[in-house]
Amino acid sequence: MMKNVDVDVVVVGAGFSGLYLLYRLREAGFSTRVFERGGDVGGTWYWNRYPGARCDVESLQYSYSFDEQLQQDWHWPEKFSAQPDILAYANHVADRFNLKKDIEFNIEVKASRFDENLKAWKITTNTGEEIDAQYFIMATGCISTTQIPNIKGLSDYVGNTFHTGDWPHEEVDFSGQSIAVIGTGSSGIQSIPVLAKQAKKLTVFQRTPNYSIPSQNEPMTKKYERSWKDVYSERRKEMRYSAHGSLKDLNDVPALSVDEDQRQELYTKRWAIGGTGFLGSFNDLLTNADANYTAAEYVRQQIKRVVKDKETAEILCPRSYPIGTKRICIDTGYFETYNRENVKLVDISKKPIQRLVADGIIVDDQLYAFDSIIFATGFDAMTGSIFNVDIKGRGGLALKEKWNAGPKTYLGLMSASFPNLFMITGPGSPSVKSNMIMSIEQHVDLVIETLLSMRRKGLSVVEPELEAENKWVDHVQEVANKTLFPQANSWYMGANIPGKPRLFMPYIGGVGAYREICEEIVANNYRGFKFEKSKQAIAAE
Ligand code: N01
Repeated sequence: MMKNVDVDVVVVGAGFSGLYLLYRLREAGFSTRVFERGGDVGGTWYWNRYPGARCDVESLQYSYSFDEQLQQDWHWPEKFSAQPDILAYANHVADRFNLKKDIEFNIEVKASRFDENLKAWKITTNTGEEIDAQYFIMATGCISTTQIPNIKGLSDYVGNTFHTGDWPHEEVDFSGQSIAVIGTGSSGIQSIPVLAKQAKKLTVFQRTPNYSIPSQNEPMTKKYERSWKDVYSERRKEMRYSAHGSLKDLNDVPALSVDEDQRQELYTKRWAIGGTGFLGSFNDLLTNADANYTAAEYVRQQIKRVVKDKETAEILCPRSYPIGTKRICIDTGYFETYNRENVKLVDISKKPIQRLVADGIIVDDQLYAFDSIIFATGFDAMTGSIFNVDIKGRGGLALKEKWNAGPKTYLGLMSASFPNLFMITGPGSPSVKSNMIMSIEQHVDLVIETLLSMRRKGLSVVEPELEAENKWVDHVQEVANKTLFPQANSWYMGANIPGKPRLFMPYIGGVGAYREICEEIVANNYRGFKFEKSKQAIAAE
């Protein structure tokens, strides 16, 4: 440890990033304190306990790859695991590697300031403690800051309110209740079928319909599990250099290069397999509007086939943006739910919610009365959780001020004027456009490799060069602009938060391509980063 600081590293967050960071930092001999605002480990899977919550990446892939024995030992009960199983896994990892003893729960980091004399971070928590740390690492997740829209009369409503991303830890019993769900993103689409079975009456308020593909989830079979575990390390290698950090079967031909019958046949096959692989039906679905239309139209036909009431089916059909440009949803019986007697859909695309009153929700001057309202209204993604800490870099520059026109990072990992501050899967890295756990491992490994290299060379400060950062920021946009993604009002674009700058935040160039860029930068003496020597190293010269 450097003598002038209390600890080598402070980490914020004990989700999948924080846990792996702690494991690696400890192994590398860096003293570390981890602060977690929740009462236990798991991050997003600790908070998102809503009924129906599960991961839409296959569990054999959405899991750590750093320890062969761990991945061999752990058994996933289903192909796509439910939230309780993923949380149990996070706890298993924490216990297996004895991580909890170094995590301080129920503590929030409120502020951090880079001290130019100390060349280290001064970090303040909500308990009033101030800690000096050489390195400060934000492992706060990309989709962690819940968003309840500022609807008029919100505080007038006297019934129960819930947000899917901040769900109570005790079981909520909706039986006999009339309930509302506002929002039809992944969280709404996963919870609605389960809630409909519990509640007496469920009303869904939909502003924008979503494309959703059936997960075709099933219990894990021994055969399928073995097919992965027998070759796990080879599969993981492949995943690390793949487009999305997971193994999907991409049909590498353009959609319009085959005839209509062949296209339909393939979509039907992929629909039956289920999951996000549907978007891999052809290689140009996210870059060619005409190709995209064919896939979008297929989904619309499926919705009309499943939903019996014609008017409801029409309202559920997405038309205002290309398929895949808002995060594709994966469901279990979502569209079928609208055939239930106790489920009603209210289209608020043209006539938005006017206000909340004591009894419920008013739309088009009509009162809909509810015992409970569930907000499935999403998150201030990518930047929200970073801005929750008041971060000030060189010269007292606030990160929020530097990023007021959008996040500016080098590789989504660091930002100029904020030395020794790392962001795990920050904006400008593949992050949410990838299998998060694989991207987390890559970023954590990169940080550890950097800190070890600095320790060997007697360096104590690292910061990106502004020019390299600017080029990266431009590159991220340039790659996004070659796709259809900017056409949607998505949270990828910051469009769900009033006043948030509109630009595509994740890096869409591919997980493998991104990894190769990082490797090339490291091999070229950390091109685009600048370093300073520690006082001890200077004194020793
Ligand atoms: O949030 P969302 P989410 N009035 O932002 C609506 C991940 N995730 O929590 O589209 C009325 O997608 C809003 O309408 P619109 C995944 O990456 C993963 O569902 O803005 N409605 C939309 O329908 C996902 O993408 C899993 O017009 C309002 C909804 O609320 C991300 O988390 C599971 C409104 C918000 O949808 C976020 O998903 C769950 C208003 N004022 C989540 N404001 C997995 O399977 C917003 N809405 C791994």
